[in-house]
Amino acid sequence: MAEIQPLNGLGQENPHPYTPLLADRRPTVSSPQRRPIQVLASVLLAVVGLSGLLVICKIQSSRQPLVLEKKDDRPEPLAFWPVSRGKPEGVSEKASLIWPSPSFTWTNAMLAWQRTSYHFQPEKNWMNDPNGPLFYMGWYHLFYQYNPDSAVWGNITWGHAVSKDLIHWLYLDLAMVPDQWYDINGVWTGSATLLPDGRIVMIYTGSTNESVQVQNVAVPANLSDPLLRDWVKYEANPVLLPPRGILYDDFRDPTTAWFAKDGKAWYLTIGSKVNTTGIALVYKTTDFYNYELMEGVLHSVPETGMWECIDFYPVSTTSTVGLDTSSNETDVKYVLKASLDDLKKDFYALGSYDEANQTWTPDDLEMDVGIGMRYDYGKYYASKTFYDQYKGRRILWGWISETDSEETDLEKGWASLQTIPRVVYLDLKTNSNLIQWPVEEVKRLRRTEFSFENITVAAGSVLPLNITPATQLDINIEMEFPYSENITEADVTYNCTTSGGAADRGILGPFGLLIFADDNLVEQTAVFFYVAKASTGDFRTYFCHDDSRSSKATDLVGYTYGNTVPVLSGEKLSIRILVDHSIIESFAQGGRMSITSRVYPTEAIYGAARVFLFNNASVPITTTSLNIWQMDSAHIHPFFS
Ligand code: DQQ
Repeated sequence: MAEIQPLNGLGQENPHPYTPLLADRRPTVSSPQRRPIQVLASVLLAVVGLSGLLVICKIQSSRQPLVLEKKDDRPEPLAFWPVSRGKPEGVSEKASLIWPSPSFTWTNAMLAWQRTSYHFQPEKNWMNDPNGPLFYMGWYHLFYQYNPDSAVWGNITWGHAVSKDLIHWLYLDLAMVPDQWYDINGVWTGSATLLPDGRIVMIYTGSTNESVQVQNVAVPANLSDPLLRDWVKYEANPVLLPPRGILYDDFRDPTTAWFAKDGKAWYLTIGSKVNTTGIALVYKTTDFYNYELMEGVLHSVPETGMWECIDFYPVSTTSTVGLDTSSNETDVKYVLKASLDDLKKDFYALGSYDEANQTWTPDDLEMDVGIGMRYDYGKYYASKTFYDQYKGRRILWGWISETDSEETDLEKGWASLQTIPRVVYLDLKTNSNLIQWPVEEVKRLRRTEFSFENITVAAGSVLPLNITPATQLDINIEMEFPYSENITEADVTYNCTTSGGAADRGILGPFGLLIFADDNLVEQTAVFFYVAKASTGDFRTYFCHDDSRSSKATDLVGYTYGNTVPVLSGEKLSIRILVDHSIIESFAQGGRMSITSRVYPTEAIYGAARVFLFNNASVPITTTSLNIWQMDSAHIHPFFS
């Protein structure tokens, strides 16, 4: 029997040519991949090198200043790492944390490949948060934070695009530009409220001529235009200034308003903080021009810092249909989501809403906002939902930023994507988490299907799947849970981020898929499970992405992301993966958990990108179904009237 080596193809020639698995053909059981001792030595060296690098990155991360409260108070940038332009403005750090920043020569072909084919992105330049999504007169509208002048954050305006199906999009003219004293430093994030009489109110944050964060109102100029092309800012803006006790730049991102049960007023919430406590302020209004600050806060969590882009909505506890934000249903839980400025991560929690006291209470204090569940454990931020009254569902958008350097973004001329819109509802099996699932419309892009059945992946092996091209895919895989009665305890201290990623050799993991892998496995992005078993017999299943070997480029930093995902008794392990050039969006266990990666391979691109199954556990893993569709490109282009 061949000795099993860790799956880590860093910098090696592939010593074992393989026979790719053909679709619709039942494969034979694979034999473990054998690698020579010298290869193992170089692998170990590479692992040591990588770990060193990781340690450096971690040291630098821990030295990162937590909150940059005001431009004036900003600490001097530390000499050993570059600060990108957007960070002090609340936008994710994108530059490499390695210093001196290594350079890499990106070719035009490499950069061109990174542009996605069925995710929403503007024609060019910078985009961040999704804003004011809504469905109106047959059209889905997406507004977004946009810099019309450059591929880095700044001069923030509202871009605008419309779609009939959430997949194909038409770019429209800018909806709002920073042209008033109250938003001259940026037309920042906001939300739409559809009134029962058919009117639409957009409330957004403006950064004033003195960089004070205020709230403003805008309405469509012409409600009979289904494309809502022109927007009029209210003449008496701003409608809200930061209240007493709140810093001038800690007051932003109003939510969609919800109607009071007595039908007499609207409420909305706005993110803020007091010292290091993140808070959700509540305002009451009857006309959207005059507001009353409610006593207390909707909710607060100490040590979570500034809450940006709050979202607040009901989910049914009896059905997976979506609910209007103003729903009067009684069998509901309320979702409170905050985007944590300090961490640049979106956290949510489930709880109950007390309208009389304008408070929200989490079901589980240990899973409160900012300390419990996240929408997505990868690159993902500033999300927002809306109720799609046309199809009776709630849809979630999220901003996916870059993980390359700002210099490279300028070179390629664009930065950031939106996720595939996801339907969101309560997981009626667990009752304790949400389900997120790509909208059904995305299936319309499926083309050639490849089906593989009952593949057994031997311990310590990789199996190529014969799919070319493999740059636009929808992958659905189900695997048997690796119970292994002979194993009494396995890796109880496992952690996606701090353990060895996909190159680890464990007992019940890691195993899964390698995306954007070249033939020699030098470049690969792993999407995998890792199962831990306590001596009590309890299992804990981790779902992770390992980006650390996604590219040979030297000006990137790759991480391993992930967390535990609930797997109920009798369930198989399942993953759906949407692959679209530089983005990989994964959904484990039917959408109980998701992870998004941005990766920039240099060789595993175009026709050289391959997909492999891998298994670095010490037990074989069997797939029960594996279907992969090559995906068509969406039509995303300017609207010509
Ligand atoms: N982005 C907007 C802010 C928001 C931040 C500015 C979150 O309104 O707080 O572009 O990414």
